[in-house]
Amino acid sequence: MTQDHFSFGLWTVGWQAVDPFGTATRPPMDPVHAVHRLAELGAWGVSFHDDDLIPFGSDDTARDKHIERFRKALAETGLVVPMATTNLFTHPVFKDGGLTSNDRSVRRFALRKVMRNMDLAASLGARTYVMWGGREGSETDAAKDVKAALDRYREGVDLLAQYIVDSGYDLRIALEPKPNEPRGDILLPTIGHALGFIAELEHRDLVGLNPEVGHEQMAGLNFVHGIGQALWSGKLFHIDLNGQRGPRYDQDLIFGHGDLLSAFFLVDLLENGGYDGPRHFDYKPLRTEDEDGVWASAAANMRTYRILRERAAAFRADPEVQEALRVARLDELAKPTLGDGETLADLKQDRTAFEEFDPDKAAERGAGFVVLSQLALEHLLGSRG
Ligand code: GLT
Ligand code: MN
Ligand code: MN
Repeated sequence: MTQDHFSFGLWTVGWQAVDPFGTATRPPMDPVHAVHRLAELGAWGVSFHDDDLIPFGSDDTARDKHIERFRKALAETGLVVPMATTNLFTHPVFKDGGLTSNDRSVRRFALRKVMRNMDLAASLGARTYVMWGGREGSETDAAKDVKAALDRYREGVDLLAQYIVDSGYDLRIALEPKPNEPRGDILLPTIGHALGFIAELEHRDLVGLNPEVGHEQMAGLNFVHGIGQALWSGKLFHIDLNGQRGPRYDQDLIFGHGDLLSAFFLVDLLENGGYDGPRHFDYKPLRTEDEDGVWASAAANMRTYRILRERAAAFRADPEVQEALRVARLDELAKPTLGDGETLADLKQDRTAFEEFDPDKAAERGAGFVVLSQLALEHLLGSRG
């Protein structure tokens, strides 16, 4: 049996639960300990920000030591590093962003910080480099010339992609959209904005997406549709799985502990839609929990994914579902609207398409979507075997 490609950020299980109103409820977690516990729980990979592994400001000797201990833990456990990323948001120097800060010296510092961690990411075998621009944005429209900021964003991402090419690294960049928090408004707020941005890049082939469930749902958007479009564009490089209850602050709940029906259809899409990348959980263990609760929540993410995968497979295999899919004309949607070799001139000649077509009659037909959607819900609930 091939192992599930479940991965976790060091910052997830290691979150000390500092929030805007309260201090930490859990002690710091040694990354080496996190690697061992994740491996015991059956995870496959671990991801990190530079600063999760090497505290900001460490000198070179200390840095090497942190990296060495981490490498040793990976070797001992067999955990892999599929993805790495840069912290361009915690230190106050990034209060107005990294790659799009109005302060040019901050932008130059940010580039160097990313390049240094790309070297480490490549040396640890990572294939994806995530860029979440949490501080790229503004609270007041007076403070940001969005066109200029996007010029700088494009310059930054293209330069970093060029660095990957020049260094011969087997890395691709995955941009992570988010509408707001910590900035009032963040640049590249949704999957759609990010896809539009990527199309403007010189290195557009090396750049894709790392969408997060909760981030699209914070904007009131349908995550399954967003992932569908990312897959359709060949841009689903990575994914952040978690839970969110509608438009409010970024909850980072356990996967499935938000919009469960959407999670079901998401797993169905990931399993059947041609995505073969990591199933990466980017969640925060509840602030109320001690370390036992942290590991219970890490296990819960993986267990929920597996259960949903089983339910989705049963849904697809059910003959009644297959019939309902036919009735709902899903097979017809997959057929091109014009016939093979048919031209617009041929369409114009086809009297059945227009002159003899009875729109009123066609409008009378029910779509059959209710039956289908109830079948999905019953499979999700496990009430159909
Ligand atoms: C941060 C953010 C996440 C991003 C991470 C990558 S860090 O916790 O909330 O959504 O994926 O920088
Ligand atoms: Mn994320
Ligand atoms: Mn989030």
